[in-house]
Amino acid sequence: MTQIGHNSGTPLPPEVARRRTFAIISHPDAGKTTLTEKLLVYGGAIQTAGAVRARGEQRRATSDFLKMEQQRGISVSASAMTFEWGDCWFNLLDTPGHEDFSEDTYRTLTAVDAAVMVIDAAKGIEPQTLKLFEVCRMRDLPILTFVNKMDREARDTFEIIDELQEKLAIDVTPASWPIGMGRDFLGTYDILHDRLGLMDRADRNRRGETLEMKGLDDPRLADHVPAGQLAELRENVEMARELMPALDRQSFGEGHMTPIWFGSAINSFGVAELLAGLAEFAPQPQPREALTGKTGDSKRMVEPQEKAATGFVFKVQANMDPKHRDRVAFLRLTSGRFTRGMKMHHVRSGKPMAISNPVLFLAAERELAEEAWAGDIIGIPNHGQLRIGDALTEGETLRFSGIPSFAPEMLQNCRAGDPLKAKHLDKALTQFAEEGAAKLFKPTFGSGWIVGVVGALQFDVLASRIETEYGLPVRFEATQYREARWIGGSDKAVDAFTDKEKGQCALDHDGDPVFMIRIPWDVQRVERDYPEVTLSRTKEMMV
Ligand SMILES: Nc1nc2c(ncn2[C@@H]2O[C@H](COP(=O)(O)OP(=O)(O)OP(=O)(O)O)[C@@H](O)[C@H]2O)c(=O)[nH]1
Ligand SMILES: [Mg+2]
Repeated sequence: MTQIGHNSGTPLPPEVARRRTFAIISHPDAGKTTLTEKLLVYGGAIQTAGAVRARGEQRRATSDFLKMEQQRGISVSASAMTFEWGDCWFNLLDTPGHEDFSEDTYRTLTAVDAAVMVIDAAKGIEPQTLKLFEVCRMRDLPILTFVNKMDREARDTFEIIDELQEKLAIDVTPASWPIGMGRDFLGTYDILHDRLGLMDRADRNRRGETLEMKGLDDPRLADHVPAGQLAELRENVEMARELMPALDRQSFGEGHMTPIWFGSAINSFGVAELLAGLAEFAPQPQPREALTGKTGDSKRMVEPQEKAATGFVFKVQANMDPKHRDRVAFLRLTSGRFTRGMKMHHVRSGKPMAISNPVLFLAAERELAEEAWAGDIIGIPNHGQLRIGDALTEGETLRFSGIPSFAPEMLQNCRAGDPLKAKHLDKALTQFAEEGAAKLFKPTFGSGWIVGVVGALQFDVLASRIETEYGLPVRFEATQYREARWIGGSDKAVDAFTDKEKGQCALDHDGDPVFMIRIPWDVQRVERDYPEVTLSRTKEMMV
């Protein structure tokens, strides 16, 4: 296997070299979850693909496990899945497309080495695709593009590619070329390997036929493709080869070029080609920058081939599986080999932590992970010790930076439908705050909580989850506050400030002081009257 990316020095152990860890991103509804489901079928992780909107006894999509996801047919939370295919071991993260959940998606992108960008063939680049692409670019993530829904009326192929090149300022190189579209969509021609792929319309779960060809002049093509479509295919591919750059691994590895595949996820078509593309081109586990030492003022690259295991938590999810009722921290292993039962050093608390029941997310089942390697995503059930941004090592003091936490843009009061259950509500809300699903503020005066989120749909998710997971109906109500900012400065200055401004101060769920803003003028007033404190929109989610 060829190596791309920035690994330096010693070669990777074979187990690490065969890891591929990627996220699937796009605007809502482009087909990420459907594609995930089909990838799992190919990987043998599940037998039949579930439907995103399942009726009756139909199987549901594996990665949409929350009740609200299943009811509305949208993903609201990123989920991880592991499977093997060919020589490779894949860790896949399905992300939500809706912008209200983008904080979760952005954090997920810190844990992967590549992204698959799904484009709806009829819609092209949509706003959320563009935003997510920008995040990938900031992190120099290599991107593979999958143009989905070719079984529907699609845009012209050249037009789609032009739009990608223009709007994303990225070179596009066709890995496959579609033959027809909509009702006339026959399949694709694999430009990289000279193969003809034919879609099976009779059975959505069956993989179509793939035939080896001796190039586009192979006379056998005419046995499968009608003359008109064949002439068009030849002409188009010739033109594409002339106009578009050939695949350049280095440029792809640096995020400047994206290979593009065409298919129809729901018809299981083009999925195998994409998977082969991931195996062939997606990078092996990449190094991560970390801050070291007690003060964190020096930096070093943590390389995947280092002997000692290290990793960071990029997501926490409570009550994932009603059968388990626990909290799972998603850990990306950044180096070394991890084995079950290992005692790790929890950097934030400075305490040892025995990881006795780590899990691999093998489709619908959780399985105990006996071992895991750099690149893997494992789940660590815990009782709240592990938070987003936490680092685990074999003793070294280090932390991984760049895990974002967004300032909430909407604030509401949260009340239990039954006032006697207020204690339970405390517990539920704290839990979700620690998951990163919401920000939580306890005002100095008055009772109750103020909940902050980035997007309005997050309130719906919270209400639905508090009800399903805690049996507690809740109400969200308007507050007088519009924003919350974290208060910075010397301890003395912060204490003096919070004392004077009690009426507008609160503590977040970590106990850090925040200033609650009622009108924009509040900020100017604080800046004028309290030059020794700062008001900040973000809080780093690291130890
Ligand atoms: N015609 C057609 N429909 C598809 C195809 N792939 C997915 N769909 C449908 O498109 C809809 C959205 O699919 P999802 O897989 O839920 O999309 P998603 O990107 O995961 O959506 P979010 O997670 O909410 O952002 C569903 O109704 C799918 O059945 C395809 O290849 N062809
Ligand atoms: Mg989805």
